[in-house]
Amino acid sequence: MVRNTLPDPYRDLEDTDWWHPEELSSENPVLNEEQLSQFHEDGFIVVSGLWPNDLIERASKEARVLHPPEEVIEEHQSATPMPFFASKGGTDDRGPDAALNHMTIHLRALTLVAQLMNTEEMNLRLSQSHIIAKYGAQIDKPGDPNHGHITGDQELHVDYGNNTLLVPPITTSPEAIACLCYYSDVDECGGATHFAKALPGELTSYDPKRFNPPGFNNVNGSRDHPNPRSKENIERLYEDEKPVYYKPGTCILYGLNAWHRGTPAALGKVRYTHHHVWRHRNAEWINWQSLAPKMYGMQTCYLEQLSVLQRTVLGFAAPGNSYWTKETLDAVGQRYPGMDMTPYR
Ligand SMILES: O=C(O)CCC(=O)C(=O)O
Ligand SMILES: [Fe+2]
Repeated sequence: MVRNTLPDPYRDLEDTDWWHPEELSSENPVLNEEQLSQFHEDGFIVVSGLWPNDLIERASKEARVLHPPEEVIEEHQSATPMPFFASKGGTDDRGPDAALNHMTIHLRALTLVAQLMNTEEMNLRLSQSHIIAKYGAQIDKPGDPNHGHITGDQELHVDYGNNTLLVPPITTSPEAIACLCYYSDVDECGGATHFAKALPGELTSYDPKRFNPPGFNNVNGSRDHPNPRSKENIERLYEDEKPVYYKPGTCILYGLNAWHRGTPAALGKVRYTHHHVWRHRNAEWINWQSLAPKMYGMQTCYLEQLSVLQRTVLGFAAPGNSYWTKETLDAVGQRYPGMDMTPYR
């Protein structure tokens, strides 16, 4: 793909330039062996039919009540975490019945996520349920190089920076699964998320030389150690990324180490999405509601200088936790180059 933040960016795309969803069977919405190994190799899979159509229809309408287009246009982007409509109260309270509140704990979603995590549904815990309404606003600065472009183009990233202070282990039993579900139509609202497949073996065998931290500038490095992100890998990913061809109910299930980015919504349109993360009950350090997203932009020297006790209180796995392996010791040591990792050995 070529980055394009001007109106009508998909004009010249062909069918093969998109990721198309795999349609799940409505009687048995699970993945087959081939789809599961594809997920473990690539880091993501695009599906449709995970939630029943009538639930998606109701949830899509509710998202527009929660974030009316006129308000989103004013603010450019607005977002609400679960529970939805819970604070309205009174006879008019739709909280308990709201489809948006039922998406998150829907059994079909839990079954598929448990399948991807290679565990039982009973081991799942919710970390994130978040609605985002994104508006395609045109930059109006005559003379500026961005004049006429649309806002909302993200850099390629992985989501673990926002979800954990640690690094996801390389395993076929991931400790968390994210899911981005669309409540809009790409042909009307644009803003397809771009995803790039991992290199063969990248997500199934650990190689210390391939470490690629979530941040994309030195702000996320430590004072003494600039971010060791691999330039070649980033260039390769920008070449390989493709947009997701979505309709309401299309969703991308992805690991926290899958490379992707958001792109501008179509000019003058509001795009609605529902973002989830479910984690394994043992992975208590995955917590989108807690400190990880807030500490993401902080210099790594803060955590590097703390004691083991202090870090544990903030959400690090404690010494002796089964999280710590040769691989995670190495990866976390690379995320925090100034940290003494010996207590975790
Ligand atoms: O909204 C999207 O399409 C993707 C957003 C995203 O990747 C993020 O905010 O981390
Ligand atoms: Fe993301």
